[in-house]
Amino acid sequence: MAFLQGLDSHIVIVGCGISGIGAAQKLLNQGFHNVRILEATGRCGGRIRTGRIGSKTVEIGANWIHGPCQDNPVFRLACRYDLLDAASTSEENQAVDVGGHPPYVSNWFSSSGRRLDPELTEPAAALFQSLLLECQDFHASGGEPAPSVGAYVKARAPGLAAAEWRDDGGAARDLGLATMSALLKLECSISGTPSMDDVGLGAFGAYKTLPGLDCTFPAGYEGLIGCMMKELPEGIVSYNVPVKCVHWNGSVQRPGPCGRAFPVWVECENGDAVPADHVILTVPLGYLKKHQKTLLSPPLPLKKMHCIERMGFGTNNKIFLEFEQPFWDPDCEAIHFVWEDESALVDVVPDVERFWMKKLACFTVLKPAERYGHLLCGWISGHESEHMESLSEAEVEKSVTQVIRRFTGNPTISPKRIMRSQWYHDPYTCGSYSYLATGCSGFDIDTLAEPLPLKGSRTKPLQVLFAGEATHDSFFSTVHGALLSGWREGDRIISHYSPSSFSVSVSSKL
Ligand code: 6YU
Repeated sequence: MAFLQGLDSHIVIVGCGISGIGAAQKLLNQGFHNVRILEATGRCGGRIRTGRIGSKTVEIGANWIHGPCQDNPVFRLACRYDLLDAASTSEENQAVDVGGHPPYVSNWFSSSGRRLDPELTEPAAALFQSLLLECQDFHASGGEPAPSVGAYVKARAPGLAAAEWRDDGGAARDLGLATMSALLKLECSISGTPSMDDVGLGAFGAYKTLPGLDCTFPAGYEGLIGCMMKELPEGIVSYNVPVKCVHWNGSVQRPGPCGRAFPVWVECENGDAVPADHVILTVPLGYLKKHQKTLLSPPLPLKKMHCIERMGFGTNNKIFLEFEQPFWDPDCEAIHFVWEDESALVDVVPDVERFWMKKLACFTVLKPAERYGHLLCGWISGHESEHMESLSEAEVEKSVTQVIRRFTGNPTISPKRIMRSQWYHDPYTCGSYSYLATGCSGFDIDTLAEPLPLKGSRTKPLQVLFAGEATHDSFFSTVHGALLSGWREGDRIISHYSPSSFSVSVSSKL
């Protein structure tokens, strides 16, 4: 009986990224019929965004299914909708367990305009990888000897490099360390942080990888969103409706539909006020950081505010460059740029305005060439990336072209097209994805995910629930983490009205 009444409850989901869509999917499948999604922009998908450069389809946001195996719900959905190629869905691909992908076949160039010998770069890459593995272990073992991943790597690398290149003199050692600087910058992009000095050492291993060789959507990640949206009722999403404030705890007293009082009223920028029994907030952590003081009334409890401040949310942007001819080898998967003056292990550029492009240390080669031609995706994180966003596309093109000419020693190379993402200046994202910053732990993620009112309150439970990638304790920063978080909060409401299933379904774990 309570469950049947629950089906009439009014549920508002704020944000139509994959977590919001996932939450709606769960609730509608269980028979909840008063579900509405309010989306600030004119499109669904949020940080899943497919675009075009010339005639080529590229991902402006999420790129890969990380860990495409049966335990990954995004992979299962993509298979169900038949969106992947045969190689990605094969049993062999699902079984490979190497943390995403084996080391890329790489071409290394240095700032003095020469190709670097794999005999130098391969040991440097192996040393760097071993240091990252050491960092991950502190999560289980505790007692971390440094506050951050950056501090640990920067302290350990010089000694390891001195031992590795003890017979080759200082020049090889310094170049080995400069190579590690390039990898540290790439790691900033992967973790979505300005510097690895900002990533907590003890928390680094909290992020879990799934088996399976990372794969892409041949026709674009947004195809997944399109398929999921087709299964939702038409008109469920109100587009171009930014939410201004969620008034909860009965702070707005006015009759809603059928004269009933509602514990929550959602105030929109356009002046609309939408009543709700439950609101699922899926706005990115970057947006929360910027607007947490005004997005809720009464404001968030202090413990939630503090954890939103503590948790990390950084910028990782892409710069796509299309060339008539490749300057890389046919089998090359990644191109790295090593600044020879960076043997002190550097992952932050001191004079951002002049030298932001020094942070752009890696380009992935889009494959297969038959589909993409000669297309590179450069990765740039941090404040350097945020500054890049403020420049015109022509200015970005000029700076990047100069760097490529310098590193390749070829003064005539020019990209024929360029396109970059601008996630920091996206007003409804304010960056790219979350990371566990220094001083943070999985408890912060749990606190962020805790619904309002907090436990122990006597007011109506589950008024405001929190989903989105940053609320998943082991898959934060990913699409599958976001989807699972949406399902989790959908399940939380479902279970509220049918308590027997609570312990089974309200779990963010696989
Ligand atoms: C993945 C990948 N990937 C690259 C880049 C980016 C991200 N990710 P959404 O933001 O989607 O939705 C919220 C909605 O809310 C949105 O539509 C807003 O408009 C709306 N909204 C906001 N405010 C509102 C308001 N006031 N009113 C109404 N609506 C409002 N993930 O699996 N594979 O390759 C990448 C990548 C450049 C930017 C990625 C990747 C992250 C995912 O894109 C992201 O998690 C989800 O899409 C988020 O969905 P959502 O629903 O939560 O929010 C050790 C260790 C390290 C840990 N990190 C390892 C790295 C793993 C991540 N790798 C990423 C790499 C790339 C390249």
